[in-house]
Amino acid sequence: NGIQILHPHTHALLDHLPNDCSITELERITQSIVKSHLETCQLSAEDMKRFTWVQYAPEETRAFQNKSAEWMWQQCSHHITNAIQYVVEFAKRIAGFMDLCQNDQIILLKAGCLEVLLIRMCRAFNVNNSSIFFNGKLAPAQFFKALGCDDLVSAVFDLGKGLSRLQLSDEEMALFSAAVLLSPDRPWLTEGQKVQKLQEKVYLALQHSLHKSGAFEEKLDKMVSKLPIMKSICNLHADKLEFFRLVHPETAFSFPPLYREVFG
Ligand code: MHQ
Repeated sequence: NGIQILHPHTHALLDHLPNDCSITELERITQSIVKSHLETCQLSAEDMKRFTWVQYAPEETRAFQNKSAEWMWQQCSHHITNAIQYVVEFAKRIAGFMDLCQNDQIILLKAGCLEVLLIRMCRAFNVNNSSIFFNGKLAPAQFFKALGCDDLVSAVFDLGKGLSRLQLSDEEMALFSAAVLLSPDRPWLTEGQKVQKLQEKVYLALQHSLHKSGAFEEKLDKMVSKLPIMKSICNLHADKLEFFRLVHPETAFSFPPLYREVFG
């Protein structure tokens, strides 16, 4: 089919192509996923320019560092929950996602929403001073010290650096996020085949988009190489939450219901 002629270096992920994927269909898929991404990405390009990326003053950072672990966990779980709501909205707008059975929709969202959040993070990440847009200003890694999760936070920041280096466009971020959400290897899926077909199309669309923009062939490989890092961050977050729950059960019980549902 036409795709293979256009893209001779077919990625290993795309070995078996669905044969109903014309260029026009890939471009239609791309357009709709980019639209969904832009409508649900929380921080628009405009916003980010307007915020002018003010950093927390050292005394503000110190004030946050001196908060209790409970308070800081509450803040972070609140922000993460808010961001997850946007990811859920993004998923619902991906063509085909709502046609999956509800069981599978929930499995895909639970397993993928933090990974999508981590991809989206590079929009909120400032490489120059290695800080992240948090609660209105740019925060360095030490800002989150009160959480007592230095290893988790530095893993998140390292990933932020790595992803920023890739200089992903919104189109690439959107398609990569959709592909990650539509991972057919999540445990307990009932319609894995259906999910796999959807994911193949999205990866094809991503590959097509990379070609069209003249990106290097390895860009897709570099993006895919971040997946194990994202997975290990998810596992680390789960471990930290489990430990926090043991030490502060009442605080953990007061986390937002969506946060508890996704990570509980
Ligand atoms: C999104 C917006 C967004 C929202 C929240 C919970 C814990 C123990 C550690 C941001 C994580 C601490 C998160 C809040 C910290 C690394 C978390 C707390 C993109 C992602 C982003 C910016 C999250 C990034 C990671 C943050 C800062 O659209």
